[in-house]
Order: sequence, then C-alpha cells, then structure tokens
Amino acid sequence: MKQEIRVPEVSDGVEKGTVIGLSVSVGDRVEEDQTLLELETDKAVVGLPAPFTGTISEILVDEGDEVEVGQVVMTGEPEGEGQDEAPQEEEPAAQEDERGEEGADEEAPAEDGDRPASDEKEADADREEDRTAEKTEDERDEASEPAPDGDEDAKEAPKTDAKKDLPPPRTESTPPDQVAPASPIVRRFARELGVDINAVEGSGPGGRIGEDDVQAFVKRVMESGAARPGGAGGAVTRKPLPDFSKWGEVERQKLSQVRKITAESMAYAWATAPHVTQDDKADITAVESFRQDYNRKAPDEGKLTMTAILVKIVASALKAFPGINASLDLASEELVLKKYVHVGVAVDTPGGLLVPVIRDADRKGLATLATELNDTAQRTRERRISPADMEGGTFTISNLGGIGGTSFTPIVYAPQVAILGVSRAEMEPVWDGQDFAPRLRLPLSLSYDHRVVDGADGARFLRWICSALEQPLMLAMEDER
Ligand code: CAO
Repeated sequence: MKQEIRVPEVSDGVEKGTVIGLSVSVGDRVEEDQTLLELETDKAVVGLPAPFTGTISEILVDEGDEVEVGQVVMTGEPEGEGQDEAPQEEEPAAQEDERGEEGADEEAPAEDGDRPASDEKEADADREEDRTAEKTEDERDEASEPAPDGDEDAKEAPKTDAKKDLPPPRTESTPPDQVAPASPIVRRFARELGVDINAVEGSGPGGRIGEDDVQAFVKRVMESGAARPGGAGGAVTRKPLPDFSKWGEVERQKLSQVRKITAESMAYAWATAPHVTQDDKADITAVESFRQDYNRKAPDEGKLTMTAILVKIVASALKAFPGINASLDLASEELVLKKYVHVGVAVDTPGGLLVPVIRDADRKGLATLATELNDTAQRTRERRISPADMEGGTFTISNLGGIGGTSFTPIVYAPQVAILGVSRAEMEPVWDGQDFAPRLRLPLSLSYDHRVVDGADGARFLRWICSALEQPLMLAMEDER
C-alpha cells in the first residue's frame, strides 16, 4: 500500500527548508534510512531518510522548492505487506494537499492517539499566530496587543496535524541558548528595529522574549551607547545600502541558510562578547615527525591529522582550565561550568562553514579521535550531518593551516567563551642558546570572551597547549580528573 513520505521534525525551531538535492527518481528501489533528498534548513543541511525499504512512486517536489515540516514530499510502496500496520489513507492525504494544512486540521480528529485534542487547539492557535505574523504593521499592533502570556505557550506547540506519522526526530532537543524563544510577531518586531533577537534576554516564563523585552533591549543599548559603529548584522542599526549599480554592474545572489546563520551567529558573538586574541607559537617538530611516521602505517580512515592532535590536547587543557569550558549566564549572574568536553571543529565546505562537535573528546584516545574526526569532516563536507551533530560544543578549533596564513582572529562561537585559531606551521630558525636550529613552529591564536576569561588565564591556557604540543608526555603526567 502506498505510503506518504513527509519532512520530519529536524530540530527545535526549524519549521521549513529548501530542497537542494533529490537523490532518487520515481521507480527507484530504496533501502530504509537511505537519503531521499537533501534539505537546507536554518541550522544545517540534512538528509531526509527513507522511512521504509520499498519503491518510490511519486516525487512531489523539485530542487529549489521550499518545504515545511510535515509536508508530503514523496510517496512510495513499502516492501512486505505485513509491515503496514498503520497504513496511510490516500484519500485524506490527497485532500489535505489540496486544502492545505488548515483545512486538514479542522477535519482530522486526533484519532491515532498521537496528539490530544488540546494539542490540536494549541496548534490552531499557533497557525493563527503565524498568519498574524504576516500581517501589515497596523494589523500587527492590533493583533499583538491582546495576546496574553498564556497564549505564548500555545505558540510553542507542535505545528500541525500533518506531523503525525512522521519519522522519529533525528536530533536531540536544541539547547535553549541556540534558538531564541520568541513568537513570530516578536521576531518580526525585533527585525523591524534591526535587533538581533538572540541578543535579547527574555523576561517571560522560561526566558521567553516579549515585545517589552525587545524595547527594553533597544533602550539599554541606546542609553549605553554600546551599539558598534556600523554594527552590520549586530545588535542595532543596520544602515541602508547605497545603490551599488550606480558605480558599475552588480549581481545579487540569494544567501544560503548556512550563510544567514553564520552571519547571525558571528554578529551575535561580536556584538555581545568583548574579544581579545592571544597569539603564541608551539614547536611541533617532534609531534609532526611522530605524525608522519604514524601515517606511513595508518589506514586512510585512521590518518592522524594535526587537527586531531589539537582536539586531544585542547580537551586536556579544558580539563585543566574549567573556567574556559564554560558559558556565561548573565540572566542568573552565573558561570556555567560544563563537566563534559565537547570540541567543535570548523569545517570548510562548499556550502559554507560548519562546526560539527566531537563529543567527550577528553575521554577518547588519539587514534579514536583521528578516525572520528576524519569521518565527521568527510560527512560534513558531503552535508551528511544533522543539526544535533553541531550542538552542545564547549570550545571550538578552527584550523586554517592547511590553506595558509600566519595568524588570524577567530570569533568566539557564543555561548562558548573561547576558540583556538590555527595557522600554517612553518620551518623557522630558532636560537637554541648557541646556534640557530631549524624548528617547525605552529602559530596558534586564542580568542576569548574577556567578560569571562582574564588575559593572564588566556595566556596560561594557550601556553599550556603549546607546552603539551612540545612535551606530549606532559599529558601522561596529568592525573585523571
Ligand atoms: N599547518 C601546516 N599544515 C597543516 C596544518 C597546519 N596548521 N593543518 C593541516 N595541515 C596540512 C596537513 O598536514 C595535511 O597535509 P598532509 O596531507 O601532508 O598530511 C594538509 O594540510 C591537509 O590537512 P587536512 O585538511 O586534510 O586535515 P586537518 O585535520 O588538518 O584539517 C579540517 C581538517 C576539517 C580542520 C580542515 O579540512 C578544514 O576544513 N579547515 C578549514 C577550517 C576553517 O574554514 N576555519 C575557518 C573558520 S572561521 O574562524
């Protein structure tokens, strides 16, 4: 029996995405979990997995189409009759497509027990709000006034009835600091004022952001004069652009979601965290010689890279400096010290910069880290990672040394408080007290949030990393923490 294939819930706060690649054609036989299409969402590029083994009957979307969570994108015939315990009814599905989700919602009872009737009401309220968010400014004022706090919760309800029978979500829930809890109306209000919603602290239940909070934020920034001049993409004041075509031919390209998210998170970090960058150099002559010896015998997938070595050393350094494996919670005036060490690694991909996370890096050996990093970087370049793979990092490494450069100032990946930039290792003449000796030196640049990390601690942390690269036995001398 024909079964619908819908866009699954990708991650909290992600409602839609753009189809950027179709991996199958009508009539193809697919295995369960095989990628059917690639979807670019607000947070990452994700693959839509086949929910069953069978044959693709219809493809209802094209590359470039925008699709919503819950939308039917394909249909297929699963193999094996016995597996159709909860068959989809073709008729309602077809109607649903024609009516759109509102009509479907009105008529679809909570017959499958997936969602209680109260959820349906909440979803209705949610949709109503989405529509309201699209109204004109006058209508917005009118619509937003009577919205009581209680309704705010409804806005967080799962979106639509169309989500029933979805494949299970592929991600853990997004940490609260990743997606600002605000309704579409409030987001629009903030946008209109040129305010980055992520910079606003919410005073509502669970940190929910209201219009009052946005206004208070703007007032605070204006009073403190803290807006950075020109603040492109920053907290406030986006200056109108000139007409560039006055001076010559231009071409306008739509920003990809990855680019939009990168712009937002960089602007947020730059606008909120006072940055300091500390430079140092490590003598990696011995480590590089070990790495090359090791790689002569290692299989491709286990190839030891300088980045993997740095993940290992940084993870140990974070155990030694817990104040850097932390986040600042200004709302509660607390420093959040994380007992886990998850190291993000910046990966350059054709679609833009992505930062997958190597979890529990402090508890893994170098060989394991090397294999995991190679696999993760490969999957990232091929856009086969999910948003969950990029969440929860406690520190980030950005190695540009494979490309070149002598130093740079990486931007802290907020709400983390520090990031290590790595430039290209070069042979340099180093004075050994009697003579100049050729040594391979690796330039390292640590940027940190100066609200949390003092200069002396930043310098000590970076020196610790350099010493560990120069004397790896130092790591073995550390007690288990
Ligand atoms: N100095 C000198 N050479 C370096 C180096 C460094 N710092 N880092 C890597 N290299 C060399 C490697 O040794 C390797 O050479 P061999 O093949 O002879 O071993 C070559 O460059 C390629 O390395 P790699 O890229 O395959 O492996 P890696 O683990 O060192 O890097 C990754 C992995 C994912 C970090 C890298 O591919 C990448 O994407 N880097 C860009 C990150 C980025 O864009 N950062 C900017 C973010 S904005 O702050």
